Amino acid sequence: MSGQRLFFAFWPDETTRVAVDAARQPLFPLSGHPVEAANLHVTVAFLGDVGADRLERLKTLAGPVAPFSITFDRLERWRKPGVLVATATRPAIRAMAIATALWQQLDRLGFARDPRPFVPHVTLARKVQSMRPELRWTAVGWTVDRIRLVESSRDAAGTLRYLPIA
Ligand code: 3AM
Repeated sequence: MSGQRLFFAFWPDETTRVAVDAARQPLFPLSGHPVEAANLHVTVAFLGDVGADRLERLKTLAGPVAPFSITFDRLERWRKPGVLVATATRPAIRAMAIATALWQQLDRLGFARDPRPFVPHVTLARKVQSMRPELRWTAVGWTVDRIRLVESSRDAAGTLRYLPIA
């Protein structure tokens, strides 16, 4: 495929990234692979491989939103994808509204929506087989003030890299 692998996300500022990374340190060692700190994010809409001809239009859907905050106060292991995630107990109404509005635009551009409901989460580790029940998580606040379009690629060593491009 000649296109780029893209998704829309809430991308952390440096303070938030450091806070999430610090909050997960007591969870390790885990039977899984920690997501690289530089890759921590909240996926809003996964697009998959996208042709270059769509890029400029997609970039226009990224940008500022009226700021709000999500408190990621819960730790969960999602069995099927095998991921350890931080989620929010309080319904993230604004995040849901943003995702819905974004998908309305994406639908018009012909992108197929993931049928699973949008659950705002930060993936902390992948390929997690089990989670010690005593694990504790310290809540982390995440201020959202923009939506970013992010490219997912692998570097020469095969390491996954996420790069915000708009
Ligand atoms: O932010 P998380 O980790 O939940 O799992 C991938 C990651 O989500 C997800 O998109 C995010 C950035 O890569 N993803 C990858 N392939 C996917 C697919 N085919 C997918 N989400 C839905 N469908």
